[in-house]
Amino acid sequence: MTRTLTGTPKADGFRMPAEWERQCNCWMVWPERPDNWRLGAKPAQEAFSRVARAICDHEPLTMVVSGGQYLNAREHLPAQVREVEMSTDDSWMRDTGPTFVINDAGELRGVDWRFNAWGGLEGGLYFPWDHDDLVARKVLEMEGVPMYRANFVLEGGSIDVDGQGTVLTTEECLLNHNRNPHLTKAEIEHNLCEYLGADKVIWLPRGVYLDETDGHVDNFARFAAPGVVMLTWTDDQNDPQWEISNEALAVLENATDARGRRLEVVKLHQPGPIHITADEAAGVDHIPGVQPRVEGERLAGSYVNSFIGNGVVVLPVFDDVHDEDAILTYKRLFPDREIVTVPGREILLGGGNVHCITQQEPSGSR
Ligand code: KQY
Repeated sequence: MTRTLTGTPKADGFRMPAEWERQCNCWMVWPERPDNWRLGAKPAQEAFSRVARAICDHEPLTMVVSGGQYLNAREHLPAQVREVEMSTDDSWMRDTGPTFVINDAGELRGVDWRFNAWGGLEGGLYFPWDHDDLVARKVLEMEGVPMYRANFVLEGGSIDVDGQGTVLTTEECLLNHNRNPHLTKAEIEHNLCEYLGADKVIWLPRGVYLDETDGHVDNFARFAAPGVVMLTWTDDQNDPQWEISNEALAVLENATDARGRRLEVVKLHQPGPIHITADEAAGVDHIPGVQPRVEGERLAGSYVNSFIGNGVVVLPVFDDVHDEDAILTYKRLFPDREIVTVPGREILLGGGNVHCITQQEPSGSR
């Protein structure tokens, strides 16, 4: 059993590193549930394999897989990918996995947040979620990393950090009554700072239009470097995203980070808008209690939802007129990393993208 710590990372001198800091492993979960992934998850499995292949050329990767899918996943994945068997409810390692924290001596610890499937019985996306709530703990036990169990509902995709004391999040998600209704905004902010080892929270009002996570920030606005934030954008004033992105821009342009720097905002024009086709909707099983997939429904497509790894950024693209600009922007923001594009549509059909299905483990000692 891994050591369970009392106290908080901040009190113990730990902080969540930025994603661009050195990593020793990336974690993913193999998709399979047919009520979220169309056609028995076969197209999603190919899409997840593309992401895994792009990452494991640059750093170790562990794929969590159910017993039933173990051999099938092995067929799809390169030999250097480590497979571990674990029960899960779905495949969103960003949200169910631990948040790793490090101290100045390079020691590694992890935070196990409470998970309620993006809102529990009030707008959550599936029931039950008990296997998913154990994923972070199991990962930390496997890695021999001491654990803080936070009595606080949070998904990893609802926060982003610069590793230097600043947290980005959205009110739409973290102030939603379906996450931590007993806490005030000030108490939530305090918890974020304590468990992420941070000093300042920048609150954006909302996330991407119709994002089923209640506006996860990792699909909308993320640090690309200290003082630099990528923001999902649209030039179309008639698109509901326009007002959302503009209100976030106003917050970011008037904010300073934990070190007192003003922020440079880099706009990434959204793809699409992208909508579910009749064929795509028909391929998903309909089960009561699970978010249905309906023809014509708009999806929360975004280029911000990428994975930053050692020497690489894995960027979802959508066969869209804005793909090329997104690639060029990433090349400018990450000149020392290879920008590897992967098809993003199948992952988007499940409700997220590359960042949502990955979780970095920073390099550090146990
Ligand atoms: O972080 C995410 N984007 C997860 C979305 C969950 C979707 C479940 N259908």
